[in-house]
Amino acid sequence: MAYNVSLPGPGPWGFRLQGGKDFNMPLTISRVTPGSKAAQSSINQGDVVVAIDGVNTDGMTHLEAQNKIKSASYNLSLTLQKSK
Ligand code: LEU
Repeated sequence: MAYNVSLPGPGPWGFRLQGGKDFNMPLTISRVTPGSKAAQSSINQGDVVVAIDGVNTDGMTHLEAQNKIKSASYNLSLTLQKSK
């Protein structure tokens, strides 16, 4: 199931990524920091990051995705796919 979250900025948002085009792996949430903004949202470890601020992550390397997330200051809008 795909869903959208909007985290109120500024960061840190409180999650880590793994994967990306350069790893031939979908971009996924590898860790959610307890008590963080991400933890207070519906984001869970294992969820796939489909889009960042409306931009599809299909062609993004790990670093490109990370930089796009870091460049968000007001809020961070993510489209995710639940792993379970
Ligand atoms: N660890 C960062 C944060 O929680 C996110 C990372 C994907 C750049 O703000």
